[in-house]
Amino acid sequence: MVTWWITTQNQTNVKTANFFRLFCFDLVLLNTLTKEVVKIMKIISFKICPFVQRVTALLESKEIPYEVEYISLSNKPQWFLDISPNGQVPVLITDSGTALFESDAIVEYLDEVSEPIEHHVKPEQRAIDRAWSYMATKNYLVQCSAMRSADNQTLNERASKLGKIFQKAENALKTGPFFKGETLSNIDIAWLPLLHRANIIRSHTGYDFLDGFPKVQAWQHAIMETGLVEKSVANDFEEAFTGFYLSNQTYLGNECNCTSTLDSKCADGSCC
Ligand SMILES: N[C@@H](CCC(=O)N[C@@H](CS)C(=O)NCC(=O)O)C(=O)O
Repeated sequence: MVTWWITTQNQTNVKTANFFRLFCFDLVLLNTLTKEVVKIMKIISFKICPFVQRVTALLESKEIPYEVEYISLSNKPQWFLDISPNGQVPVLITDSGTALFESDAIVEYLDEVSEPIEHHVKPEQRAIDRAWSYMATKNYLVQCSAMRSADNQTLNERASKLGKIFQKAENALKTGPFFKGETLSNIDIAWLPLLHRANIIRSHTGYDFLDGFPKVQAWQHAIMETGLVEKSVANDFEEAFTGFYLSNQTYLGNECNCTSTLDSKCADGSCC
């Protein structure tokens, strides 16, 4: 009986030891795999930068996971200057650790390493789409400077420059809801920061960069409905954005041109 008990115990101990050995091995394996999986892309960002938002909107539309690290542009950290030849955001650090700069190059890289959001685009059409995208990105800073205008005349001059590209989009837009029709494309992603910012300015001040462009307004609405706008920025984006562009240093921050009766904030005067 005693011999049987000792034998059984030994067998149980061996089984238990084997079980723990396998368990520990699995844990090590899982840990290694998890470390591989959590190696995701990182975007070096400045909260209200439209070039960054174009990249994060693309990542969101492709459902690619990424991390964001914010930096101060008035006091750029040395590690950032070391990896960013132009000293600008966005920088994308790939999952293998390479730093990429210039938003156009980053967007093109993302399209090469992941599924495009629109399939079967022929090279000629892709070139046309890129040209429409560049039209938007070349005007991000025009919109930024318009929003920072200190007086009405400067705002009008800068807004009319922006109006020229909205007119081109107005002429090119067909039945919508998106630029090329039913499907979201890279063109929509490139214009998203311009349309998002115009929407915030309109809702806070009543001033509409898209006034007189009904098709662009409908397009803006469709893009706002996608949910990509909120996903592509920080939770406190609007606060940071209005703090900068609607401060008491800007015409838009000081003067409320409440023309829209649809805007409840403007209707009750609380935006002014
Ligand atoms: N051509 C660049 C423009 C990026 C850009 O202008 N980023 C601004 C913030 S929105 C920046 O980093 N400014 C800091 C600086 O120029 O020193 C791109 O497309 O990535």
